[in-house]
Amino acid sequence: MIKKMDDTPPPVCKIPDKEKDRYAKLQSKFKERFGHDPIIYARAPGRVNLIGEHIDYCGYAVLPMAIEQDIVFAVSTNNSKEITLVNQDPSYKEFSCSLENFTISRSDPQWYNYALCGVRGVIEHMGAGSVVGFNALVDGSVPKSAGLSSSSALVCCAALATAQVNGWTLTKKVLAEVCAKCEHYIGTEGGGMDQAISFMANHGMAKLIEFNPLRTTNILLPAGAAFIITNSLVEHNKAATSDFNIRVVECRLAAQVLAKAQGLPWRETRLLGGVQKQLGLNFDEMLSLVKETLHKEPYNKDELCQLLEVTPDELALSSLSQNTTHVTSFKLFQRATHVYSEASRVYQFRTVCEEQPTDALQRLGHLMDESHASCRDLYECSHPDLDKLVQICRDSGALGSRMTGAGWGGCGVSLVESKSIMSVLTKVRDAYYTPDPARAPLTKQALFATQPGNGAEIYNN
Ligand code: ADP
Ligand code: NG1
Ligand code: MG
Repeated sequence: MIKKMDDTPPPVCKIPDKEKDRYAKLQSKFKERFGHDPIIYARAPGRVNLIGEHIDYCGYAVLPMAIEQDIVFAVSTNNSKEITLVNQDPSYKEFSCSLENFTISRSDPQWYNYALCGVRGVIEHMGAGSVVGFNALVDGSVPKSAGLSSSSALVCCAALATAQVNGWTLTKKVLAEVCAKCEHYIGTEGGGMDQAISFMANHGMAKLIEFNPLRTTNILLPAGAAFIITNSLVEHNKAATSDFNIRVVECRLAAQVLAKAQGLPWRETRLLGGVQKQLGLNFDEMLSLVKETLHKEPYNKDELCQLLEVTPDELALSSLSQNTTHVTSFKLFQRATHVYSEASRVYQFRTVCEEQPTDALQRLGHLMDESHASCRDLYECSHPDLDKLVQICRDSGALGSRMTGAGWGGCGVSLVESKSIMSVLTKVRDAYYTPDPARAPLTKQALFATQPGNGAEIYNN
């Protein structure tokens, strides 16, 4: 039987010619700091999610592609059973600890804690008693806290480096599952999209990623489709705030209230996707059920306790997470409506890509616009600057535009015709970046066209 690509380990290859300068600089910096050459490089890319926002942790399929921006570890082993992490960017402080005994802080998400998540994930997966120590010089090009998944690129890269120096061969799929789980150690309760695409991406392809079990399908975008990324330059650190986990909890509560109303075992229900599966209804029927069952006014804890017939302490245990116990108001109708409609849009997007009707690009653009409106109005995870930027993109000729990633700032992604990339980029530059002295110098990193890139790799020269 032919092995599916996802069931093979990340490839070990030579540094591509166009990347040689970057890696030569890394090598020389590494030698300056550690006194010898790195033995390998590990790289893991960030991603842009084309559609399917805030639904992976509800059990629903998403449709991202990898970007060329990545996190790279230049690595050598040591004899001390310690990990030493040095970052090319001096604003990230150097860090060392024993690999035999270390903690990951949830309350203070320092950069190295993301790396330690990946390290711990792989060690735990292997059940390893003894681990090889290593030194790593870290170089990142994914804009941070901008919805392009710099955090997961860091987690995945650290996991891959750990596996490689220990001689543990893990498939892309296993690494993706391990990393989705272990990024929770930083405190955010995300789904598995970012880690899956970081390992399983294929050059030139977007991916439909489905969960439980994890599986991917290549999606060939219609000819003439291109994507541009626009960073609003509003940063949002997901682990340093509870915004992200509040949405996870609101979805869980919506699932539990719907399940209880339908006579399903609500305590075992955690995902809106799980409710749909148990009821065997389609998306429109789920949206009607949400309308009939949930009200638009926010729920408070008293009402939730009454509905679920639990005490406040039981509610905290069954439904809340560590950094959301303080929350007093929960919008269940709006969040559930977003999730079921967005999940439906992902499949509509895939169908358009498969069937390629003559107006395919317009249809994809329309789905992206709808997705943005839902994120902004129902999920409330956009930001005024990002809304403005998304509109500028449309006014500049994009066929559709939306926020991407967790939001509350960060990037937008726009669908444009390949032939109008330059004209859209110029118009967006002139409208959003150039007039603002804080934004203007950052235009080059903030505004760019992107192609679907490769997944994580090891370079051995
Ligand atoms: P994103 O949307 O980029 O995933 P997160 O808030 O989830 O945003 O993660 C951002 C965090 O990831 C940063 O605050 C930092 O700790 C870490 N990070 C991102 N890029 C780098 C890098 N190049 N080097 C070190 N840490 C990084
Ligand atoms: P970003 O913006 O990259 O931190 C997060 C989650 C994803 C997904 C998106 C929203 C993590 C690691 N990532 O991404 O799983 O839920 O938000 O669609 O938690
Ligand atoms: Mg992240």
